[in-house]
Amino acid sequence: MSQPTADVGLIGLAVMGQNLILNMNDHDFVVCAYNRTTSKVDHFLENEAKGTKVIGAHSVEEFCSKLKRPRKIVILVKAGSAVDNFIEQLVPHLEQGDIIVDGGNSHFPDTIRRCEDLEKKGILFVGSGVSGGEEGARYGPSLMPGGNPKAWEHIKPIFQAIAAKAPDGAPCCDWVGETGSGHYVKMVHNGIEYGDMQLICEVYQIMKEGLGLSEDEMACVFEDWNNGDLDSFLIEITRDILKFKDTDGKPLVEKIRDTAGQKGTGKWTGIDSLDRGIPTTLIGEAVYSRCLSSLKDERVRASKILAGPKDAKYNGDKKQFLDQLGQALYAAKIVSYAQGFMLMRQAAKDYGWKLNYAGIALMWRGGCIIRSVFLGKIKDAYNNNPQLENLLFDPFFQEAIAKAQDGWRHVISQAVVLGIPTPALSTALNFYDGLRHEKLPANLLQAQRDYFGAHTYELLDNPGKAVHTNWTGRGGDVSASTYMA
Ligand code: 2AM
Repeated sequence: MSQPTADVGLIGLAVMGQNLILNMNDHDFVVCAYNRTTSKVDHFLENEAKGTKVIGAHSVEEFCSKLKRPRKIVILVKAGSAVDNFIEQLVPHLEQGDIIVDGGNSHFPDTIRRCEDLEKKGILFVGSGVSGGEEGARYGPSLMPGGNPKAWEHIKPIFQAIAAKAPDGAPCCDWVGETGSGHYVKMVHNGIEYGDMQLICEVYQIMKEGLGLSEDEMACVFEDWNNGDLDSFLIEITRDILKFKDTDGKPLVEKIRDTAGQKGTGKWTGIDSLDRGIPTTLIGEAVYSRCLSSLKDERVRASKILAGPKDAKYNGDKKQFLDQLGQALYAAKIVSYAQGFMLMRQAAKDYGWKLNYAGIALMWRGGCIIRSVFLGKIKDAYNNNPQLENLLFDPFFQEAIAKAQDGWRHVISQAVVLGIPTPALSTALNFYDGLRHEKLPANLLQAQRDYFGAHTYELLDNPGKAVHTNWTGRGGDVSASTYMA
């Protein structure tokens, strides 16, 4: 048999897979392509990959035989059983130390399981978040690889070469951590993306309904914001969307049915945060907002019968209000990222991952949908203090919120008066105010629980000791651990 010639193999020739191959080829790696439907291999070699160094295979065995050792195999197929099927087909043709990277949208518990199963067989498994869509895959995605750490030195040159580059030239790809951490971080990234998008949508609704701005006027505001602290891909595309006219000269965005779709990664983040007991409230509200949007028919009926405030127009100084709106957006965004990093920190504790938070911010700095200047500040915060307990404790962000909070509070109070929904902007403020309260009313809550369920409480001056009170003077004073209320 001839000598293996490919530096890396890729399975799955949908657009993402094809583009990633072409990207690797641009960086002088020889790639071997394979796909379940093998006719797609030939089609790819004769069309998109014509004139490149890409080679193909028509069976898993042939594919494995063409890869240099240790083999580096990237799987980019539909998440779920297709990934397991391919792993099963590959393993008999692999040797100790060979590497399988799942670059699909796998749910992290699957990645943890696959990593552990394959480690027993001597195969190094990596689950890598890939963000940036088709364009990113072709010209520079954000890559978030995590799994068996022994794989990193082998895949690093390829991954960092093809990844997006931050403005300072640093690749938007670094080692995330152990087992399922790469896919976990990608999941949180998607949740944060939901939050960023929802925040922008809320300020759009305030500008439209509350201030009565036209789409072109709003585009100018987004343009301004994009030249400052809010500089980001999502603000930039929002500006362009608002400017975009349909063939009749009217803004296309206003003709789009207001029901949001979702593929589920935001929901995964929300569910995971509930499981872990971390209040990522902004992502939760972003998911619920999409749910509420899709109840269009019910909302149409509700709009005709449910009362709201009489006047829905803001009467104050519009220019000043727009500044405050920018402050509200910025402050809420800081809170959202703080919540996302709190969640990752808890998951790292739960799974024993050593996550590199500055590296994560850097990986999101370019290539992906949430890329922004702001992520550079988060990277700085974790570089300055890798043990940072909460992003909001970083001096830069402390001060940023301190400066923005008056505007933020004004915007939310006005939105409430005008009856304009601001679930994400408001939950961020509620979280912020909750976090900065040394004392919350959970003392009363504990008393209630003890009253009706004998669940016991602790005293401020004696934490750790369970106390039960016979609140009514009736019944016994046994606690819930001894009887079911
Ligand atoms: P196909 O071209 O043979 O359909 C995106 O759908 C990619 O995932 C495609 O490369 C597709 O292969 C692959 N894929 C989807 N379901 C699969 C399965 N059950 N087994 C193997 N590959 C699958």
